[in-house]
Amino acid sequence: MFKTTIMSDISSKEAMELENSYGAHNYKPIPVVIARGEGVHVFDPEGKHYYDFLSAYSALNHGHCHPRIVNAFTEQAKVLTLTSRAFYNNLLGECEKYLCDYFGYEKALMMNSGAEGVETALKLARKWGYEVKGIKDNKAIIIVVEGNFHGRTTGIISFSNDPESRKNFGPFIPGYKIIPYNNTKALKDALKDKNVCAFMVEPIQGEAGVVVPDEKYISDCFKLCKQNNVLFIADEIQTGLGRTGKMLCCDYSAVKPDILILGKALSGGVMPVSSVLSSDEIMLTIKPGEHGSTYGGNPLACRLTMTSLQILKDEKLVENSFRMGTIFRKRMNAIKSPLIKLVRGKGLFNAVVIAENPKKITGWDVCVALKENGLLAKPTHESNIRFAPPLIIREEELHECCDIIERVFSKL
Ligand code: IF1
Repeated sequence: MFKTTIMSDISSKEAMELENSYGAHNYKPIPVVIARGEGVHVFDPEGKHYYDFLSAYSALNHGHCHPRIVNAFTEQAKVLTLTSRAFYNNLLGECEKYLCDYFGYEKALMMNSGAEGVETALKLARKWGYEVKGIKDNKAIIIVVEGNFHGRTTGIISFSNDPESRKNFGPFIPGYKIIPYNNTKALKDALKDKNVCAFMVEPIQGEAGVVVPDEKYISDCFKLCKQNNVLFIADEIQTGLGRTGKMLCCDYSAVKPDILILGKALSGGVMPVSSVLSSDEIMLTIKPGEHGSTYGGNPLACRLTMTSLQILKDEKLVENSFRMGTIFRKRMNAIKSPLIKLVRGKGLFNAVVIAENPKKITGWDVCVALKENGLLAKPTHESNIRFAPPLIIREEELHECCDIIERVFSKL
């Protein structure tokens, strides 16, 4: 059924030993080595098959090595990969227009990692706060929520409330206020401060464990921001591009963010590409020479961005995400296991929360058992298992994966 030729002949054991010996220990990976990917399938160096139910934290919405994406990459790589923004290039303007038409904005700013996209959005919001809203110099405040995850830079962890992300990385950047998530009254109170320039939120919190807020939370927050002349920033780096069963998670709330941040799957899982979309009024507060990056807006990134967005539409991946997600949650809710406390999510962005149990079985234990049964997933915090396969997954593959999950829970 699958080719099992692997490029290098290193074994799983050797690969793990090399990473442990020569790599920083900034992760604790599930003990599996991936050597090849194809769609929803991955293979270890020994040729063992697994279903990928993490999708590289939603960067692989199109699946591994999508032929059209690989083709766009290899074609463009032969022609032109990088020019820097010191000069124009023939694809950036086309890509910026494509993004603006696709999502209904006036301007796009291309960056690389998601964190860079977030930092760009924060700088735009502050600049707008001073130069348009008229906030006094250095007084701008940005409101964020508890449980947020927006990246790992020292600027971004300055407003994280996760001790693991912050411990011994200080001192931190001022100008942020953290309020409870899913609590519009908390936002209403925080907006009394006229120095607030923006509110930034994940419409569904990823790292916190796929935490879905109340139905009207996002729309209520948006309304409060508009009433107080405050920018609404949506970090859709993980929830965007079809992951939640809509093109953007904010579409469930009929909210069009003032600043939209995209990343991860934007490049089809090939390289880091992020983009910040906004209006002329906001985007043009940044003048030439005031922001940038070496690779931001490179031709390769632009080609991949347009290809990955086109595929989302051509292959109806958003609709598939919605339909498969409904089936997935139904199957998970049907599993009779004292280990499953609850199932939550939208589209193919789901988590199963493990209940307290006498055997002290953790999300990690479940994920190791899943790995042994041919399905790869990763726990977030102790007891949340995130299940997020590529959006291309077919119904029969989904049922096969649900069978694996059901079998593992019944065995545990
Ligand atoms: C890790 C999870 C963590 C993100 C949102 C911005 C970024 C991310 C909503 C930054 C990145 C990644 C980072 C990776 C694991 C994963 C992650 F939430 F997806 F599970 F960490 F919380 N906004 N999320 O989710 O984008 O700079 O990484 O391109 O750091 O461990 P990035």
